[in-house]
Formats: sequence, structure tokens, C-alpha cells
Amino acid sequence: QKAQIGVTGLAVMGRNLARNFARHGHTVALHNRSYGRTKELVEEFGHEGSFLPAETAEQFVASLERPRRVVIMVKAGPATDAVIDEFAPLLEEGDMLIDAGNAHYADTRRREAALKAKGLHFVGAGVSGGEEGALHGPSIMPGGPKESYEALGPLLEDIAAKVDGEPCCVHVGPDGAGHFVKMVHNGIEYADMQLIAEAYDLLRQVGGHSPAEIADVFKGWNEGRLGSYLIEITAEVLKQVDAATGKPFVDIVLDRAEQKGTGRWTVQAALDLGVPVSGIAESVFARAISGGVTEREAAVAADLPGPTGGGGHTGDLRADVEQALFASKIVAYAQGFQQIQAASKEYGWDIDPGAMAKIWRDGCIIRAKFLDFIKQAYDKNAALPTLLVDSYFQDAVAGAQDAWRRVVVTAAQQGIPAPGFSSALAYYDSLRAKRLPAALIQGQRDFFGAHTYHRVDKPGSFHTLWAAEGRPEVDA
Ligand code: NBP
Repeated sequence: QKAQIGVTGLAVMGRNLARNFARHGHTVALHNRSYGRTKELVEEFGHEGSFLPAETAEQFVASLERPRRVVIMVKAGPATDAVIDEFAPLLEEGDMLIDAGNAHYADTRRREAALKAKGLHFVGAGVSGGEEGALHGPSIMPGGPKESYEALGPLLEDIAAKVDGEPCCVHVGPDGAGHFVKMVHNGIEYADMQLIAEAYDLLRQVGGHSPAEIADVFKGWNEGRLGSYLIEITAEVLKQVDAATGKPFVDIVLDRAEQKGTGRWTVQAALDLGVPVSGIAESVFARAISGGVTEREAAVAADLPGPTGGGGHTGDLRADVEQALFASKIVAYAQGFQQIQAASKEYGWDIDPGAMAKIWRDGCIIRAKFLDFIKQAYDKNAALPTLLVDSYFQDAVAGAQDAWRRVVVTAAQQGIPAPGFSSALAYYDSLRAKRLPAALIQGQRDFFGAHTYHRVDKPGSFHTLWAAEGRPEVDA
């Protein structure tokens, strides 16, 4: 008996993926650098399906049917290269190495090119949903050569999450496309979490509500258009009481948000592509500020002054914050999708943005009702320049904007940081503006560096001889 698929790397993620394949009736070959994890899996979960444990890479490869499908689920980075170097010489033309870890898309592009030269298919697959997703159905974003999807896709679709019977898995595009989309997914996740945290902070500090009361607000919102996994778990976290002290859980946790780096990667890639993902950037920076202990302690010790006047919120705070959250979320997703489209163009990936919204509807951290509307927007117009001009989102923001502005004003007046809400609003107003002060920046650049400018009334590049009392001169 041979296995249809093999998994090497059997820590939490790999183990659960292997069990998921087995639970779907596939025979799964198992391998891990140290045999202990392989043995443990078979001892604990061997009854769940058909497993072929292997002690060595050679045994593992020999137990797979052809074309071989080898899922790598190890720590991203040098470990992935080590595993590829170990397996590539044992594989034959047409076999597939599938990196399901959180690799950087540039590494995936490099690995794909190197393995293609050896006649092997390398598939960088983004897998979202953490441990639970891996076991019960993740959202899967496989890249790599299109032809590999024919032999691999059906297995991945089997174990993926399903919405109305449709799998949350699709071939994203060539080489690094899958890992790129997974990275942006994580960036959007950062933005979503930051916006939710700001909503909580305003309800607590301005509204004076307790965490338990705010948990109920989120529970209510989860029934509406904000309905999503992150809103749902936020209510759970806010409801939680620390057993040792009896205090709300949020009050006993150190307020320093950590990160593993995919949000930072998203922003770095966006800077290189020239795409303004301000919502994701603000959320990465907000985590950095929270962890900037030295600066925060110095500022608190110096008693940096806050607002002297202020005044309360004019309007229904809860309703207004819901509107601000929804509108800011739309901006964050609009920016993330813009980044995916920019990369798709840059690398020739031909990614279908609507399909990305579709496969994020379940099995991943940003799963939400909201994604249906994004899918519909791209179904209506695949060339949509920004989600903000789709009729559903345009109307939603139009309806939310007065409340959104009131919330940003209240935050500023009361000295409560709301970088997500306020930067999203600034982005929206920038897009809307018929004229931006960028014209002045062009003037400054021309003044100090003769960088030239374009005119609104005629074609060509112009430079002004600033010393000669502003006489314009055609430069090029
Ligand atoms: P870890 O990221 O903790 O990696 C542990 C695995 O890597 C073990 O199987 C270990 O083998 C193996 N490994 C290492 Br470390 N160095 C190796 C090397 N040089 N050669 C061969 N194997 C090596 O596991 P994980 O938390 O299951 O995550 C796996 C991947 O999935 C990562 O890329 C992660 O970013 C991604 N991911 C994780 C989550 C999550 O919720 N944890 C979610 C989404 C994606 P050993 O047993 O012999 O030490």
C-alpha cells in the first residue's frame, strides 16, 4: 500500500494536517526530523485513519505513490531549505514539494525557480486557521505551477474548510502568489485586530463601560454586518475573568502586543510596491508602540499633558463606534486587496481577487460575512480600481462617515489614540479629494532639486527658475 500524500514536520500544524488528510480517507505517509513526533502521532491518533510512518526520508519517499506529494510543515526559514535539500535529491520528475509553512513569498519564488530547474514542482501554499483550522478545515492558498494543482488540488480541497459545499482553496497563481496572499491575509488580520481594539478602548474610556458590558456589545455586533470570527472571540476574551484575582482578564494582561512578523512583511512588501496600506502599517506600528517600554515609561514619568478641555461624545457612542469600525475595516480591506492586485501585476500572477475573498470566508482568522460582499464586488467588476467605489461599500461608507468623523474627533479631543480609525478616515478623504496638497510638494521638490513638475493645463515637464523671480521655463 502506498500513500497519496506525505507530511514531513509533525509539530502542531503538521500533525493536524496529517490527521485531516487521514480523516478524509487518504493514506498519509509521516515523517519528522526526530522520530519521536512520528511515533507519538501514530500512537495517539493512529485509529483515525491510515498512516505510513517512516523513520528516514528514504523510507518516506518510497512509501508515496507517484507523482509524490510531500507537504513540508516545518519552522519557516532555514529549516525549510534544509528539508528541501534533504528531499529534492530523492524525488523524481513531476513530484511535488508543498511548503505549507509561513514562508516569505520571495523565498518561495527562489525555491520554486531552483526546483523547477530540477524538474520538480514546488508549491508554496499559505495555510491559515492555526491548529484548529489545520485539523478541521483551513483556508488554503496554494501557489506554484498551475499543472501541479491538477494532481494536488483535489486533496487540498478535500481537507479545506467549506462554505455552502465550496472549498476554501483555489490555485492562487504561479510561484510565490500563494504565500503572498497568505501574507496579506495576515496583514489584514493585524488591521482588523487593531480596529477592534480601538473600538473597545473608546467604549471603555469614553463610554465608561466595563469589559463584560463591552463583551455584550461585541456579541450584538457579531449578529450584524460585522459578524466575524475576530468579533466573536473578542467578546469571549472580554468576558473572561482572571481566576486568581477576580479581575477582568484584559486588565491583568501586560499591554504589549507581540508579533511574529507577517504584518511587518506585508508593510515592507507594500512599500516596495508603492501601495499605501496605511491601515496595516498603523496596526504594525501600534504593536511596536505598545512594546516600546522605554519611551512609554519616560513619557508617563514626564507626565506628558493630555487634553485640557474636551467634552463628551456628541451622538450615540455605541452606534457611532460600530459605524467607525465598519468603515475603517472597509478601508483596510480595500488597501489589502489593492496590494494583492499590485503584486499580481508586478509578478504576472493573474490573481482573481474575488476568489481570494471567497476562500477567506471560512477556515481562517479573518473569516467574516463581509467577505461575501467583496466577492460580489469583484464578480460585478473584476477590474474594480478600489473596493471603495463598489456600490455596496460606497453606500456603507457614505452612511457611516458622519459617525466615523464624530468618533475620530472624540478620540482626538479626549486624547485616546485611534490610529486605525483616523488613518483610515484620512485615506478615504485623500481618495475623495479633487485636489491634494501634493501640488505644493512638487513645487518644493522643484525649488530645491529642480525635480520638475507637470501642469494641469498642458503636457510636458516644467521647471521654474526660482532665483529669477519665478519665471517658468520648459525643461523637457
Ligand atoms: P514549528 O514552527 O514550531 O516547527 C517545528 C517543526 O519544524 C518540527 O517538526 C521540527 O522538527 C521541524 N524542524 C525544525 Br524547528 N528545524 C528543522 C530542520 N532543520 N530540519 C527538519 N525539520 C526541522 O511548527 P508549527 O507551529 O507546527 O508550524 C509549522 C509551520 O506552520 C510554520 O512555518 C508556521 O509558521 C506555520 N503556521 C503555524 C501556525 C500555528 O498556529 N502554529 C499557523 C499557521 C501557520 P523536530 O520535531 O525534529 O524538532
